[in-house]
Amino acid sequence: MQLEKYKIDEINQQQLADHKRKFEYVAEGINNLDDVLTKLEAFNVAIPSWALGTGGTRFGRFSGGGEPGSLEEKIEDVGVIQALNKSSNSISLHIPWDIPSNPSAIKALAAQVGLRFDAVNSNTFQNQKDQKYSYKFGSLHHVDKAVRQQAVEHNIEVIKYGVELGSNALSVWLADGSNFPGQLNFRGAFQNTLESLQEIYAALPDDWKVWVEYKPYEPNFYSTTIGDWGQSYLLASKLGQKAQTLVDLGHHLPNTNIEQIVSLLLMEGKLAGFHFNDSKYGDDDLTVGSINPYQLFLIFNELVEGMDARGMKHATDIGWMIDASHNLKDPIEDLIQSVEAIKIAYAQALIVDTAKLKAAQASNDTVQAQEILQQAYRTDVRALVAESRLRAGGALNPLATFRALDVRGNLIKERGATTVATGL
Ligand code: RM4
Ligand code: MN
Ligand code: MN
Repeated sequence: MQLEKYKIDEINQQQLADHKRKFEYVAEGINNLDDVLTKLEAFNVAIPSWALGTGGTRFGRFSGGGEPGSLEEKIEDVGVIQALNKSSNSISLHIPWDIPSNPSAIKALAAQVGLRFDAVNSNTFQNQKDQKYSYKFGSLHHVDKAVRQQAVEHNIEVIKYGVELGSNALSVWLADGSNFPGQLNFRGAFQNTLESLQEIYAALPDDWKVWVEYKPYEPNFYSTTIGDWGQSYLLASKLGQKAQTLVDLGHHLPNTNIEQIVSLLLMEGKLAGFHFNDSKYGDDDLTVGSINPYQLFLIFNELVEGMDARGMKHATDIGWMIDASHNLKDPIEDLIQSVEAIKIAYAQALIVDTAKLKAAQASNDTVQAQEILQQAYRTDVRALVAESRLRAGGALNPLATFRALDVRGNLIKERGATTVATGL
């Protein structure tokens, strides 16, 4: 289904007076208002094709109604999100979970709802149908050259799909690692990974990047071959300019200072982008901002400061993407919440008084530095985000509008109701 703009406008109309009051109140205290609104309007976050259905856990999956059954339907769902929030103008595919059988038709369909294709993701963490060699003991790091070769070829095939879709980045996440001490020679595994990535790197078109994602554990629990940002950075450095590190917020051990990692990667020109999510314990893949919104703000604060220091364009010089899984919530509602949380954190970072913060840092005024950051964080910027969305032609309140228009109800009518989950 496609959302008609006049319906969104009608609902906006009902909320306009209330919005205006809130907007004027917050706008008054902001010096760089036009700049903030323009930047917010330009800022988009890619939606992963795998987040539009119910994820589930290894203990079971409880699917919801009206879930998309095909790539075409997933594109439709991202189109709905984009129509509402005007901040989700691209989709990221995981191959072979979503194989575009006719890439040019898929590209055209996406364009119809205002979407383009973001990074393409390879998958060598599962065996695929008719695959010759098993990934049980890893893929790009495997001790057997033939297995590595198969995984390299898969990645090159993913690049080819990406080229046809108009994407310009390959995102690589490996499940490679070991479960037991002694299982693996760490240097051997790293060298094999590097060599495999070099072959993939050689197949990248000129204007492409490869994003190397890290993760400290799971599905392997003793070691992962690209376990942290240092290991990813080492690979990216050895590979060359087209390789950078991808930061997935859930891929850190508890209490890791992610904002510091981000700051240094950015300084080195090695920050590829983000997989946004939130977590309490590990790779929980929860709604962005649902557990630790302050950390998200601190990350954006480093991003804005670091990108400005390098003269980078906020909206396009870094890859912004959500990587989430939905077990309980309506996936579309959750994604709307996630994008909103990202934009709120971004808006708060944009209103930090940078000059004052620098002065506080230079005079070791710790108290003042904290005050400055928290002044921005505790400002209710939601009306700024809403105003930028209104100017872009979206909904003042995407979530409320999604519900008011009963989008899910309509999708259930079109695609069918809940299927009975099988589980333990
Ligand atoms: C991994 C990692 C990857 C994602 C898979 C599905 O934990 O976050 O980015 O593609 O999950
Ligand atoms: Mn990820
Ligand atoms: Mn993950």
